[in-house]
Amino acid sequence: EDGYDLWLRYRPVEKQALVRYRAAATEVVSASHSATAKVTSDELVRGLSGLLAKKIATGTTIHGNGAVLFGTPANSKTIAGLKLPLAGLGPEGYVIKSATANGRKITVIAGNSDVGALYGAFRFLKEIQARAPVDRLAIVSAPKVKLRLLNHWDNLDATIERGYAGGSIFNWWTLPEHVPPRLVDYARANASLGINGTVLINVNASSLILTPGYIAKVARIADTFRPYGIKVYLVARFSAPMEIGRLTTADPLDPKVRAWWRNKADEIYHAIPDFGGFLVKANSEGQPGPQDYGRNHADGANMLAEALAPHGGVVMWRAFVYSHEVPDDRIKQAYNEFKPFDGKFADNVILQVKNGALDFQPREPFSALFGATPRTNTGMELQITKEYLGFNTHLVYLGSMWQEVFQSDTYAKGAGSTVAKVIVFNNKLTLMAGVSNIGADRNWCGSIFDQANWYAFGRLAWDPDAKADAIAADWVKLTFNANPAFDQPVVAMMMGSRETAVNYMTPLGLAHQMGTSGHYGPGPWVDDAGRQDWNPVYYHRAGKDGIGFDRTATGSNAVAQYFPPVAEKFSRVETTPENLLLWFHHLPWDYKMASGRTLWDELVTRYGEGEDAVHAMGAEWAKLKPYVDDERFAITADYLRIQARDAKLWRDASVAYFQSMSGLPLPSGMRAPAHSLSYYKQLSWPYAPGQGSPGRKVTPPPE
Ligand code: BDP
Repeated sequence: EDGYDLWLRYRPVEKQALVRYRAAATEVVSASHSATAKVTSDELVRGLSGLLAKKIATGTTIHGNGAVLFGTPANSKTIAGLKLPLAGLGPEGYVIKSATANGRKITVIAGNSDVGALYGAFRFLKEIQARAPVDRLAIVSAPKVKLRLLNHWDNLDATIERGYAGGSIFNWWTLPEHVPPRLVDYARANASLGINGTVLINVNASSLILTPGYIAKVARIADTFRPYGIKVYLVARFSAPMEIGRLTTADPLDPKVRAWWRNKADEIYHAIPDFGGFLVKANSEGQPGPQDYGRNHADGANMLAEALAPHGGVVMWRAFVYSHEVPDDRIKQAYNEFKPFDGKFADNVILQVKNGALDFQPREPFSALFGATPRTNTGMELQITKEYLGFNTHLVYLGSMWQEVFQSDTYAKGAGSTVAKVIVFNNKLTLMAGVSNIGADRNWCGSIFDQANWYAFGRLAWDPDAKADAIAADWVKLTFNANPAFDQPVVAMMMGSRETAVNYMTPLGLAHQMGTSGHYGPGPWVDDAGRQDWNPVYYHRAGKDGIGFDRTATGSNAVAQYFPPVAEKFSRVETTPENLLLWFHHLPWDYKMASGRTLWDELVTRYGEGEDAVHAMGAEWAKLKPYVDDERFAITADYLRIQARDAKLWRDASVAYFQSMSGLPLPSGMRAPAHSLSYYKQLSWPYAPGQGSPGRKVTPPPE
């Protein structure tokens, strides 16, 4: 058990339940011969044979009780005759029903398309894996979001920006001739969650991906993923017409540039008829973009949209845009940049907005852009890879963090306008993107528990209102076993893990306190990064007088970007939730907290709580050894030890630093940091993986 099988392990069910499940699944039946039907049948056979510990036959007709029939009303008369509630489920929804057909008791798995039935098949297998009863099924499900995509930050040289699970799984060197079986398993895992698209390369892109040789490689990947309902997308580097097209400009209003992109789109669609579209990072962190030519983001996005529209492709234009030349608070810039262009983007453009206003921090308030651009398709970008949350070595379950974002109320259309609702209902084209944590490590994600974040992303992309604890419980059952003595403590551990990380890294609304570039350990003292808005000191603003970033009217007034009830709540110290206090307010060290402690005492207390909770997770995991295989037990135990070491470091270094600002004694009974502040400042980390490899410079290929 090295983790390769993810949540699709299909190990045999316990003896006492075997008879029951065997009776409910005796054969797999389908009348469709499509490639998708073939992989559906293969998955059902693989899953059922494993779970039921016997060979499962396949066929085109029902032979007896317990048949599992899958398909669509169009390709199966039996399914059509059952009059299932498929209307309104769209092409990807499914119905799973215990029914009677031809006088036999069967389970029918039906969709309006073969892909819908494939999703239903994975769901049926999940029910057995989780030991749910399957003799009276009546499951109806459809995705609330249309585009459910992974974003890989994989470079063409097989490194991954912010990747902590080894090199890239995309083998550009040996494609298109060789497709490793791993890519099929990748597609299976994604399809099991309903993920229906993937952006293959880093947003800090190389234009090389758009050259003919690479397009042929991408086409082969697209062929591999197609049966699983997964489309491929690419990043379009804005300067590509100059780098690989010999033009002298990439000005989006230049007719030659527009023609170049139209031709490029035609060329791609010739090779990949169902190509998904482009993701673009423009005029951000040094990437080229329309502003290089005095044009705006809408000009840039619409040019690409025009090239893709005839083929049905979309443009995902990232809102992660900020400049250190703009003197304003960094977190206000994306809103200021995009809000004025609401309604100016083409119908096949989607703004891709990070969940928070800053950058994938352990905690930040939701981005004010959600709800603010009602005439522009606006989707969400989450980061599954834990760049700011301890990489692969810290156990942090992100489901609860994402749930917090989705359930935040924007008040865009009055109370109850949660971020989830705004994303689902405000837009014609809905999008959920997750920056992948997948690499070539055998366990895919660099740790066993980080698999849960891939899993949770898929589940929440399907239904942003799904509950994080229920998702965690499913994942634990599928990944380990369905034993309450194990599941309950593990789910509790996962559910508390994010708050724990917040406490030892950035309590009370602090953010971006990680050391520069690597973003792993503590660096609250850092003040010499290339740009001031990359410095931790820019964010905490601590001094003798207090700590925190004043974002109210007396400060940067970022609060004003929210709808009035939210703006008002965050403007007033008394109504700001304490977990976001220092994000919005600069407060004196003796400010009184709800606990009765001073702000200084509370801060030190929270760091300590974080550290203690990591030790508690380690102790809990040790107790669970009897329920886990050795290999997955050991890697998790080792990583929890690393996390404990780092949580102590975070706590001690942060307390030492902030004490140098506050000049106050530690609350009574609190342990002094193990070393002096100067010790922490001079510590250096080993080379951090995934630290970034910007798009390689390329020269035009020979004509
Ligand atoms: C930052 C990452 C950087 C990414 C950037 C982005 O440090 O590697 O390129 O986000 O999202 O958080 O574009």
